[in-house]
Amino acid sequence: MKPLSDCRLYAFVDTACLRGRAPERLARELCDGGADLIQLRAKLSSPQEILRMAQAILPVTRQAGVGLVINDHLSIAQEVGAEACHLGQEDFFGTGCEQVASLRPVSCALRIGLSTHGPEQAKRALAAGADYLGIGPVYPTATKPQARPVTLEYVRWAAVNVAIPWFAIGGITLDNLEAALAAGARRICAVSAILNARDVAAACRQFKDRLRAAVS
Ligand code: TZP
Ligand code: MG
Repeated sequence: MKPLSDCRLYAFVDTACLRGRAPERLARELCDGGADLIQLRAKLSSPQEILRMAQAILPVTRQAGVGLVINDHLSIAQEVGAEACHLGQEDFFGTGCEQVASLRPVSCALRIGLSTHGPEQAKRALAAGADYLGIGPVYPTATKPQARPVTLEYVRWAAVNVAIPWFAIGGITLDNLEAALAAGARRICAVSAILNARDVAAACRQFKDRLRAAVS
């Protein structure tokens, strides 16, 4: 995969949005559309099911040079040889972890991203050695209905204060992308705006083109 700093569009295979589509088919469409990273997010699946889905997706992402990120399950990420694992505050700090390095064996290249919901959490995640940060949810979103939106104020804070790659996430659509870019975001995650689009690859391409234009 390309370096995280070069990754702009972070897309998802979220099992809540499959609507009968095979995970690996969605992964292919996301890759075709230019996603730089793909997270497998399967909140209601068993570890065994997640492992099987990850094994089906990995050849697709590998061939495309796209990084596969496993949500929540570090051991699955390691077992399948995914490029990264994404952990929430509760998965990481909530289980007593303080340093990302303590989670991976020496010489293991697995990257670890952490969700953050405000400046104090971002500072703590940076001190923990996270490889990238999630900054959100920016807007209310049905994909994570319980989460309180952090608003663009936190995006503006991240733009000034976070020196590692960070991705604005939560309720980002092609209609409000401009506002996130204006607040300083140069990398974004989008789940429903892409997976619920009529043409998944085309939706990715539209996000990617506008992200590219914002950095050039
Ligand atoms: N973490 C913060 S918001 C969110 C996650 C996983 C959901 C983002 O989904 P969507 O559909 O792009 O709002
Ligand atoms: Mg989690």
